[in-house]
Amino acid sequence: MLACISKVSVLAALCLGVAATPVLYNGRVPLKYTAADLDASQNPFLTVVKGTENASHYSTLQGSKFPPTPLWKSSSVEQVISVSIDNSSIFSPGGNNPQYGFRRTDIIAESDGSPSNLTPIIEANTTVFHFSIKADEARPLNYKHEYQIVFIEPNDGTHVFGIQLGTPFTPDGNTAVAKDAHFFKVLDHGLNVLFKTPFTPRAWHNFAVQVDWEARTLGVFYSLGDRALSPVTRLLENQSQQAGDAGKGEFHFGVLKLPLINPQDSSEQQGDVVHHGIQEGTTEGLHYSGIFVESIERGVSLGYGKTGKPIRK
Ligand SMILES: *[C@@H]1O[C@H](CO)[C@@H](O)[C@H](O)[C@H]1NC(C)=O
Ligand SMILES: *[C@@H]1O[C@H](CO)[C@@H](O)[C@H](O)[C@H]1NC(C)=O
Ligand SMILES: *[C@@H]1O[C@H](CO)[C@@H](O)[C@H](O)[C@H]1NC(C)=O
Ligand SMILES: CC(=O)N[C@H]1CO[C@H](CO)[C@@H](O)[C@@H]1O
Repeated sequence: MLACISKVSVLAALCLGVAATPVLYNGRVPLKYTAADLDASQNPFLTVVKGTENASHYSTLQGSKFPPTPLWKSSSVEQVISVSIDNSSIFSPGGNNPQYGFRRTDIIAESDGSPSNLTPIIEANTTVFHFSIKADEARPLNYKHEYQIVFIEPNDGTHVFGIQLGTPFTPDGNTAVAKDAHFFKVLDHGLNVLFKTPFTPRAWHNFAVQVDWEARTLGVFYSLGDRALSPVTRLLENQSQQAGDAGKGEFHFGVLKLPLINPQDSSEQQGDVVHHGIQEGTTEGLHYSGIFVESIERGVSLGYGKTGKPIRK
């Protein structure tokens, strides 16, 4: 992975300095967005994937005192949204079959009250998914576990790309913490690690993932703190993603914590991570800001009003 990073840094970020590229979805939370809006799944967020409490129990809008990522401050006034899980964060899809293996709070991008209205807008031609993540030091993660924190999920339950933290779940009962557990890992559809970088505290980690929905390729941009984004991968094939609409899906961010294997469970139960396994029930969270999706029509937004070239072959 590191070789891949140094290879692209020479090509990095030729700033074109042209007008902003069209924003197709804006999830940078306006200051006027309230806890009641979250509870009611008002645009831009569908907040139903959570435990039994109201959405605003799990997600906190931070108002004007907590600075979001600085990258977009010239174009957008936004507030940080802090997403957490606790032991009540057991999602029951359709009100039944509770997911006892997971603890999760997912926020899903929507338009006009539904993610499916948004999919054809943000998942056509080539689009770029922007998001910034900061550690919630008061509510730390447990790196023995795997976390899936940002992903696009088609109906088949796979992920077009995903951001992972922690130790990947293994059904073999290995409980050692992975060496790179504290790294963000950007995964492709086939779960290959495209890019990784340490999740250091007290700084925003800014990501942008470029998805070509026709050619099924990915490219990753990243920056730490107040630096502008730059490309950190080449253009990469993502051919195991299904072609056409079957390969498109909802854009999620939040905290989804997988279980550890429970030695008391049968081997069948141990393979069913959604419904079985060990969870400590702790309260854990992440801060998010800078969430939006843009077209690449006039380049990729790098921050501070600058635009760079999309990642090409
Ligand atoms: C959720 O919010 C509604 C409306 O504000 C309130 O009536 C209800 O008591 C809340 N439920 C919980 C579990 O806090
Ligand atoms: C967490 O929730 C599960 C499922 O409802 C329950 O079995 C367990 O006792 C709870 N753990 C704690 C620490 O409260
Ligand atoms: C995709 O690109 C084509 C050709 O440039 C354009 O006509 C079309 O409007 C684009 N679709 C979206 C959803 O941006
Ligand atoms: C990085 C990369 O090329 N990832 C995968 C994308 O899809 C193809 C086909 O499924 C894989 O072979 C690649 O490894």
